[in-house]
Amino acid sequence: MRVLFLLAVAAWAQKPDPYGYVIRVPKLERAVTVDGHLAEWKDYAFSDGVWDIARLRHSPWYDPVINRLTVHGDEPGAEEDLAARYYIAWDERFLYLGADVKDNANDVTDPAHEPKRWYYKDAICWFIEAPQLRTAKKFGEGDNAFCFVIDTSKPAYGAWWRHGARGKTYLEEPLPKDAVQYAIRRGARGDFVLEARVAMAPTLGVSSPDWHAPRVGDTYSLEIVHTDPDGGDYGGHFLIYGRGDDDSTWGRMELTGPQTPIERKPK
Ligand SMILES: [Ca+2]
Ligand SMILES: [Ca+2]
Ligand SMILES: [Ca+2]
Repeated sequence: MRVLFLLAVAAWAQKPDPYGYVIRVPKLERAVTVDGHLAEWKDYAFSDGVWDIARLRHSPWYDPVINRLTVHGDEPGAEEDLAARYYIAWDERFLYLGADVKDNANDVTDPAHEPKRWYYKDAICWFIEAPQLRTAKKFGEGDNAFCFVIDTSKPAYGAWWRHGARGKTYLEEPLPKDAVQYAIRRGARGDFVLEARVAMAPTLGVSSPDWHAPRVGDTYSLEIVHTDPDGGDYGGHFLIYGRGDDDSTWGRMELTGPQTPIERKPK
C-alpha cells in the first residue's frame, strides 16, 4: 500500500508528457538580426517541418472542434488555406521564435476589436510554461503566451503577453517594449515570415518566481496557437502540441545544447 502511494506521488510530482512527443529546443550560439529573414538561425533551431490541417488531423492532440479552417467564399483547398513551419531556439537571455507561413489571406481587422483579441486576427502565439510545474493550470503561475498579430503596421497590441503570476491568472498586457523585438515580412496573398526575440527574465521571470536563467536540461511546456480568421469572425485555428489553455495538455519542451544543421551528402 505504501509503495503504491509512493508511486502515485512520484507520478504526480512530474507533470507527464501528454503525447510522448518531446520538443528539444536547441541553444543558439549565433547572432540573430530581427529583420524578417530566418536564414541565419533556422537550421540551428527546433522545427519539425510543415504543419497543415491534414497533418494536424493525425496528431494526438487533434480535436476537430478547435483545430479547424473556415471557408468564406470561393477559396482553394484546405492545404492552401494555412500551412506553416515554426522555429524556436534559446540562448542565455532570449527565446527566438520564427514562422514561415503560407496563408491565402491576411486579416487583422476585428469588428469588435480589443487589444487582447489577437485570436480574432491572423496571429501566432507561443504558449510557454516555464518552468514546467506539477499542477495543471490555465494561465496561472509560470504560464505565458507570446502573441504576434500579423499586422505590418505593428500596433501597440501587435506583440501581446497573456500570462499568470503567483496568485494571479489571465493577466493581459502588451509585451514590454524593451523585452521584445519582432519583424514581419509579408509575401504574396497572406503569406508571411515572422521573426521575434523575447527576453526571458522580464517575462518568464515575472510570471514565476521559480524561473531561473535558462540552462541545458531545463523543462518547459509548449503549445503553438495560430489563428486564421480570413475575413470571418473567430475563423480558423491551429493548435499544435496542445489542446487549449490547460497547461497540462501542452507538450514537453526541453532546452538542449546547440544543434548542427542537417547535412546533405554530396552526389
Ligand atoms: Ca533574421
Ligand atoms: Ca487562411
Ligand atoms: Ca489569414
